[in-house]
Amino acid sequence: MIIPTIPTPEEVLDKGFGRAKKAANKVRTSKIPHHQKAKRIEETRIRTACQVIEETFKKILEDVPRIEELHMFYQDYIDVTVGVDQLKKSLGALNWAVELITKLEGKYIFKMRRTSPENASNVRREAFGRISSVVYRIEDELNFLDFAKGKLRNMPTIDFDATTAVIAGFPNVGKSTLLRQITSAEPKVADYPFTTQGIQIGHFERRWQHYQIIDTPGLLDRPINDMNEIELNAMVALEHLADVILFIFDASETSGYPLESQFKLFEEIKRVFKTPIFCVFNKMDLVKNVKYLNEYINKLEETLMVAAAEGTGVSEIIDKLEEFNNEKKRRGRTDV
Ligand SMILES: Nc1nc2c(ncn2[C@@H]2O[C@H](COP(=O)(O)OP(=O)(O)OP(=O)(O)O)[C@@H](O)[C@H]2O)c(=O)[nH]1
Ligand SMILES: [Mg+2]
Repeated sequence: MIIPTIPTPEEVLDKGFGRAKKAANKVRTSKIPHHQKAKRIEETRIRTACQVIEETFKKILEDVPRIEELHMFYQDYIDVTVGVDQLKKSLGALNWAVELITKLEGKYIFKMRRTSPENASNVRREAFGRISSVVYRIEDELNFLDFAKGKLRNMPTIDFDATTAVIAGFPNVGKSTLLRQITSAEPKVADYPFTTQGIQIGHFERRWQHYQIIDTPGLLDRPINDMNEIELNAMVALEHLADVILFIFDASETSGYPLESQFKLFEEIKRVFKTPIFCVFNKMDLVKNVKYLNEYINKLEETLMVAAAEGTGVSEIIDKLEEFNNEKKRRGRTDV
């Protein structure tokens, strides 16, 4: 959860004014000179209302993590989903309201002390009117925060310590089958903007190292020219996560995409992502024309051959990921 529960202006004011009334009822007036009583009660109402409302907004501001301190993936995710600027602007408005209400608190308590007991309730009414208008001034921002809360509720939980592979390839080539074969449990499904089926994340562990495999149905499975700006941004967010891309070819072409178009998509992904790519040829069990297939395989430096449905070749992918991870660590050590 990124954003806590967001109240409406009415709820904020009801809480503030309601608590103010209760606090006023508790004011012990026995020792106060008679002519001061009304003023003391109304002062308590103003102070309590202001403080309760300030605290409500401050709590929200404290509970929302600082966006610029989040991992780049989440920053991009928030930007794609609700817009980082708009989110910051709304939080800024809450801050503005806190500052203004603090000022009003001081101003009206000062005014209360200098007014006559007969006028005390008028001063308090005026204060409440000003407080209400400040809270209503940020109604749009509160609405936006509530909308953002809903949108960000099911944000994917990413393990940033894991070595992460993101799966790409045309529809029906066996991406989900492979994800299930490589990772032990059923992959977790979380929201991801502009893929109706969400993002699927599977985990496995090898020699105390965590690995994370991510499938993004409907995103990395078609030509990049067909994508709108938001989908492109969703891809950029993925780039922050991926240590490596597993590009899955359907070697048998039974999914309906000729190897030529699959190769084009591969080249595009390679161009857009500055990430190492492993080429995985799937459905090898259905391949009839090996010579034809070799034309494509020969264009690539290194390939892995699998039949995901049967689990053949899957352990080689895992070995390759482990090797990649060891290499990454070695490089990490020499870089230090
Ligand atoms: N014969 C054979 N069939 C496979 C293999 N791998 C996957 N399939 C089948 O291919 C079909 C598509 O597999 P999925 O894993 O759903 O493919 P996908 O790439 O996730 O598809 P989308 O999510 O629609 O993009 C399913 O019917 C699988 O059983 C394989 O190695 N051999
Ligand atoms: Mg799938």
